[in-house]
Amino acid sequence: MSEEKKTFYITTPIYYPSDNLHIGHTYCTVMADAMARFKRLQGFDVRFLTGTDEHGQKIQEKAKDKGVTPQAYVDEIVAGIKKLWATMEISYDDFIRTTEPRHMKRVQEIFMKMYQKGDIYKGAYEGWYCTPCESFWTETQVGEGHVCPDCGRPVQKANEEAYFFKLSKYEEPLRKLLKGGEFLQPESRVNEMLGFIDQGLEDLCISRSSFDWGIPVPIDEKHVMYVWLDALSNYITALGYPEVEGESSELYKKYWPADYHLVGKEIVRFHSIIWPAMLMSIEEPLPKHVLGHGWLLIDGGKMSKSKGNIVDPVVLIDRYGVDALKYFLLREYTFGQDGAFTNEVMLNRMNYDLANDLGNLVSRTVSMVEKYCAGIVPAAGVDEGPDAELKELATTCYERVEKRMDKFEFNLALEEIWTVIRRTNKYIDETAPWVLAKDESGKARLDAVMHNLIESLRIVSILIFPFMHHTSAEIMKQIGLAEHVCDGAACTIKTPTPVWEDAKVFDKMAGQKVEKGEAIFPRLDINKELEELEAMKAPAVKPVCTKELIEFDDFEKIDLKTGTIIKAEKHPKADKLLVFQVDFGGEVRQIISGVAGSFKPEECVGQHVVAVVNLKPRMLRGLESNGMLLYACSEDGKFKFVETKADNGVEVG
Ligand code: ME8
Repeated sequence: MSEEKKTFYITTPIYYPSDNLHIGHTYCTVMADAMARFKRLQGFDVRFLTGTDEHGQKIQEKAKDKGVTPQAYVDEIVAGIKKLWATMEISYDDFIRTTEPRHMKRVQEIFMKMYQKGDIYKGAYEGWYCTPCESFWTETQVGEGHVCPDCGRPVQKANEEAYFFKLSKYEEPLRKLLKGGEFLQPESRVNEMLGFIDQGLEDLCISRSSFDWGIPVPIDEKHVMYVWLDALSNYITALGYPEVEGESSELYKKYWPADYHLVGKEIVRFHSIIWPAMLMSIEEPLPKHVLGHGWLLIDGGKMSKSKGNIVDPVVLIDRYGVDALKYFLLREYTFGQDGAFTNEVMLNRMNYDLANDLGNLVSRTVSMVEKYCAGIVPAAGVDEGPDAELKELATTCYERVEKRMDKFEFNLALEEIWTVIRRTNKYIDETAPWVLAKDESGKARLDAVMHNLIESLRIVSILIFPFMHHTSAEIMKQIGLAEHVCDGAACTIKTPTPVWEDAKVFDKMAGQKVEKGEAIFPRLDINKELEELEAMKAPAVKPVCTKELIEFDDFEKIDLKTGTIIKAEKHPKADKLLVFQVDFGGEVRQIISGVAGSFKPEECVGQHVVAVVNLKPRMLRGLESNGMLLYACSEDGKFKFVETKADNGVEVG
């Protein structure tokens, strides 16, 4: 009987299909894909899950804005996401959509299990809700500005009857789980989560009744489930948990608990507190690891449509190819840390590592075997000079890659492989085959050198397979490992699936016929590329409304009047403040504004302005300000007066 393979279950977050995915989502999925491919290569029975998180208020609102049903809205975006993953050849085994019946019915079962356990009760929710993050927050957490502590956007007041999950009951086991040291990585996140628990876990609101795009709560049709309860369950519903009549839960038995949930740092909290607590409630095993990765930042911040700085992976793939993009993402960033994305950094990586180091090595080596050995790889020779060192480095690289990959250090795993590539390039310079080729006495040595170069490349082609499988296949083809399968006039080229064990030996290639091909990574003209990428940038889309909606009555409460500044001077005790005397057509008022950075006092005199005149007077550094002038504030922090042509004291509205 054959020995059962060890299983390995890895997941990505299921992404919101509220917009097309960008390079940040691609980064996470590419890491999961590389790990899945690596584990398969090592002989594991791998299950790799990704998908989309399709319910919730945000999606419902987006669909409404577009004038389509939420289902039609998500269907279109999910089709685009699946196309992107197909282009990138993401090797997922399953793609779960939370709007699929297989998921929805199981989430309802999970809810019932938690309810029957006595962990769900009905109450009233009063607090704040961030729709883009689909997160609940308390008054203290949102602060005076009423913004989401996670994303900084305005939150909305939520005041509804709701169901609650007794999260507080699991405080102690959660603390123990996190302190165990293995569950959550990186380490820095553990302390953050423990700090969160130490503030006291409140029971979690798990239903909403103010919108209806969600999975109905099975015991109360007025409610839909909180989108995170729905979303987190995907990791087990996709495996067929809980068992429902007529459908198998074999996958669950085989693959659960997950080995790794790979998630961005902003959702570590949901995965390392709420998710394990849900599993504790339904008495199922906990995932082995949650890994929080960092963000790709643009201009020091997260990508956002409003800033117009979204990086579209499709544009990059079209220009540079899937493998170059994957390589860059995996090589450039350190797992767990944030990293700046710039086109320049990306293009330099592609040129130095791919075109110069790897591309050159392949083309030089294959050309030399063609030229000096009639295209046939010679047999091994006697070790001389740097041979032993090269062999040792190449045949032991797999161990170092394994160690790095065990820790999700993709960048260092690739660096290990590039050490072999660079060493091999150096080997060419040291052995100078063109000199050996000058006379017959150098032939034996020349053959040995060519053999070693090809062996080294063969090992590289195996080692890079999890990260860049096209390039791996292309190298195999050029060094003579491809099989040409012809059926009549049509021929296809087949390259073997690499075998990890083969990266440990150095004598596989004698007698193979090399086959020179195109340069695997042509050199890029960086300045030209930078210009063209810049020209393609999507213009910033700025939403006009960035605050909570208000009622007309709220607006009516504001008393706006026109006036003229008749006197302006610096505040004696505050550098940033200017003190104005404003004539409102009879009444002159003192109004203080924090605009000293934008105007000199003398420029302001005579200025026609608009002011809020029913704001309660406030003392500002010892002087009273009675009202507020209106300004437009541009992104560079400079103010401009909102001017008027009307007489003083006229109502504005
Ligand atoms: O949070 N840099 O979905 P989401 C790196 N549906 N990674 C980034 C990134 C960036 N700038 N931007 C996004 C959700 N990501 C929920 C998840 S799971 C049960 C539910 C990646 O569409 C990163 O992995 O907002 C992050 O956690 C994920 O996309 C968030 O995707």
